[in-house]
Amino acid sequence: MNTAPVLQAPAHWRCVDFLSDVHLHMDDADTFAAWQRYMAHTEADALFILGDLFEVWVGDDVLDHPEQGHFWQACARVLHHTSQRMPVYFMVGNRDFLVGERLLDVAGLTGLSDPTVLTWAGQRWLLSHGDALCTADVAYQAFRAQVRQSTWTQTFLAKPLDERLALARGMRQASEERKHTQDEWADVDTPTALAATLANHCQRLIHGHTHQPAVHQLDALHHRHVLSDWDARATPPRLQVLRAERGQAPQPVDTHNL
Ligand SMILES: [Mn+2]
Repeated sequence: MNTAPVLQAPAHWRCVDFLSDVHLHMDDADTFAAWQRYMAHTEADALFILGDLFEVWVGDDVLDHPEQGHFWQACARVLHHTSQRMPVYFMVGNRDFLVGERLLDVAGLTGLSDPTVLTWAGQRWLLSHGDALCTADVAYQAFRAQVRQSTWTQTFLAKPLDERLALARGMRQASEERKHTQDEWADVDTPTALAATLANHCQRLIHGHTHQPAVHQLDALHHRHVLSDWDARATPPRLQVLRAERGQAPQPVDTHNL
């Protein structure tokens, strides 16, 4: 893996939140409401969104969609409120990689490359969505390489909005069916994750995507922190961020206790 761009944290940051895989969708008002409440109340100095904030994003013009636009605009307003209080960094995931400049602008977000190195209080942390690290899923990696090419995205974004929404529904259905027929899911590949962490001189890797929140040892000195997905309707509800206090290891925090 090539070396990642570096984001230098300002000296005054004391507390930073990380979240991913909220999978915001208009059919899940409960998760939206819980996320909105968290976003209005967090007292972190910065927020890092590490991919798949949205269940699907087929282009920034969904903000104008006659039936769905109001929901995506509500999401943008929540982001905007928070980004007026603190910097909000936004990395795309595999479901919302088509988020573009328009959403970043209206929501006041700073886009991040995947991966990015955060340097803060003398530490270096590698931030990623995580899908690129699941190297055992060869078919997915080939798909990913194809759809991240600018020729593919330009062709896709040139299609009518309703056609793109229908294509996205079909792709989600196919992926759900694959989940039921496949016994094992590709997880993040440990040697790949360790190599990326070492190549960027980081102590910790923080990622989402796999929905298996944990902290793993990559080796004696390096750790991999996995973010939880969000689901307000699960029992118990999953509404978790990873919170780091200056100079300390990040810890999971249930946002309904905040
Ligand atoms: Mn993902």
